[in-house]
Order: sequence, then C-alpha cells, then structure tokens
Amino acid sequence: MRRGALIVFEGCDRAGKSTQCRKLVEALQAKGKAAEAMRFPDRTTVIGKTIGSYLEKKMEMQDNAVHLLFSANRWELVPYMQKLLNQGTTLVVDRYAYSGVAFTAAKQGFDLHWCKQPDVGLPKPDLVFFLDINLEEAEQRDDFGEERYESTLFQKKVKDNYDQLKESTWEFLDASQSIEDIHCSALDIAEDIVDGELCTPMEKLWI
Ligand code: ADP
Ligand code: FDM
Ligand code: MG
Repeated sequence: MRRGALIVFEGCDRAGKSTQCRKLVEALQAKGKAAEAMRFPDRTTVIGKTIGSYLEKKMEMQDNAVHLLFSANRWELVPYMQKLLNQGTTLVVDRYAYSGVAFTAAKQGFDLHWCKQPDVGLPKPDLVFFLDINLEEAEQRDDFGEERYESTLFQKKVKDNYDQLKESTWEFLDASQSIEDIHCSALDIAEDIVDGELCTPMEKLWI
C-alpha cells in the first residue's frame, strides 16, 4: 500500500496557514485522495490542554519546560500519524517542529541548536509550505488576539528564525496573493508530491 504524504504549513501569525490547510484537505478529498487535517499544538490531549492554558495566559511556565511540552505534544501523536500515513492517508498539518524552534528561539537566551534537539527524529515532512508575508501586511488582517506571542516585535524575531530553518523540502508561497491563488499553487505542488515518489521508510527530521 502506498503511504500518504506528510505536508506541513508554516508561517507567521495570520499568514493564512489555517485557511490554506482547510482548503487543501477539502480539495484533496474532493479528488478522491485520502487526506486529514492536523494541527500543532493539538490542544485536545492532556499535554495540549496545558499548552492551551499557557498560550491563553491562564498559567505561567518556565520557557525550557514549555518548549519540551510543545515537542512532547508532537511525539505523543507520532503513532497516530504513522498509522494514518501507512494506511495511505495524506496529513496536512498546521504548524510543526519549525514553529517550535522559531517561537522558542525568539525568546531571550535560546538558540536554534538547543531548540531543535527534542524534535530530532520526528517524521520528516515530505513538503513544507512556507506562507511568506511581510509583517506590515499581516497586521492589516484581523487584529492580534490576546494569546501569548501575538506581538509585532516577537513575530519579527520568529520570521528571522524561520529564515534560518529553510530546507530543500520547503516551498515558498507569496501569502499576499488571494486565498484562491495561493490555494491553486499549493494544490498543484501538493498533488505532485502525493502522487509522486515517496521515500519509504520515511526520513527523520534533522538527522
Ligand atoms: P494563520 O492560521 O496563519 O494565523 P488564518 O488562516 O487564520 O492565518 O488567516 C488569518 C486571517 O487572514 C483570517 O481572517 C483569514 O480569513 C485572512 N486571510 C487568510 N488568507 C488570506 C489572504 N490570502 N488574503 C487576505 N486575507 C487572508
Ligand atoms: N507554538 C506552536 C510554539 O510556540 N511552539 C510550537 O511548537 C508550536 C507548534 O503556539 F503562537 C506557538 C505558535 C503560536 C501558538 O497558535 C499556536 P495557533 O493559532 O494555534 O496556530
Ligand atoms: Mg491558524
């Protein structure tokens, strides 16, 4: 049985990740391909609920510790992801380990190398869409919410960190285009990957 592809959307706040994930899953399904959406953090698990409280500023947590929780939230879902991928289902994931590194490394006293370590060995995405938006344009979109990290200065550091995480699997999409135009480009690229040669066993991230 052909495995599914692991496709990730990354980008700064309000770049359009959640919108494009939803549209890509719908379009793949409409073409008869098995596809499911996931997102990180997954706030439904015990670990995810703690992360949710932290993001909603209902509790404080030491920065290294919360970084490890975000990573643990990915690891706890690996068996589920592997099962679906092995069954031939393509996963379209809203944020992954790249968010983990880009956000924590934007905090004082953290470097990219340390931040990557807990996620080393996760299933490596077959394709990462980076929705590239300039921060001024993102600010024109809906207002920042009340969650942690939703400030312009922090987002600027996040964007600089993303720049240092680029890999050959990354496809840059100009997030200032219309929702439909971005979706058409993403669908084209995603279909090539889903229908193309997928390495088995899957590669591991950052190894
Ligand atoms: P993210 O998940 O990256 O934070 P969302 O998909 O939630 O971004 O989009 C943030 C806001 O911007 C939403 O109000 C959404 O409707 C709008 N939006 C998304 N993509 C575009 C686009 N290409 N052009 C204009 N507005 C967009
Ligand atoms: N975030 C997300 C992290 O700090 N680390 C991570 O590993 C991940 C996956 O959580 F501010 C941050 C990024 C963002 C918040 O917001 C999640 P959304 O709206 O649920 O994507
Ligand atoms: Mg979102």
